[in-house]
Amino acid sequence: CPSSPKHPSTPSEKCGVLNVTKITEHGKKVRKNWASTWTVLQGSSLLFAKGQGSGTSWFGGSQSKPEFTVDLRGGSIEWASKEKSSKKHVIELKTRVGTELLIQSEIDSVINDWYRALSETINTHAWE
Ligand code: I3S
Repeated sequence: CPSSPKHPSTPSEKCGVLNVTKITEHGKKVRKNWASTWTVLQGSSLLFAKGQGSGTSWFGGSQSKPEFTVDLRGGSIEWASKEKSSKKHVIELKTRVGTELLIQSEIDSVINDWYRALSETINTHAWE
């Protein structure tokens, strides 16, 4: 993965296109809005940029500002229940500040790798 302009010396651990929607913001339910989203895991942050399709030109490219960033420290993930989404392979990510996201890919191996990477990050940075 390319590194972000904010932390040019920190290579990102993982990146790719996932389907993402917020479901809760600061503890309050919000309307789902699934979007294909360029997603980057970097340190204890998960960065999202909408509308990038399958391109990889975000970092180092013209759009240098991530649309949305979540701090994974103190967060948790689990596989989403059927009530949360009818889609397959959905990860539910809860942050310490009460934002909940659903993260999905049609490809099992892709979503399983993300699940593993996010769990590791959360465990590694839990006590910072
Ligand atoms: O949890 P919901 O309300 O069944 O989520 C679905 C809706 O957000 C729907 O959009 P509108 O009802 O705003 O038109 C989406 O198109 C669906 O994808 C959502 O459900 P899934 O099960 O796909 O997460």
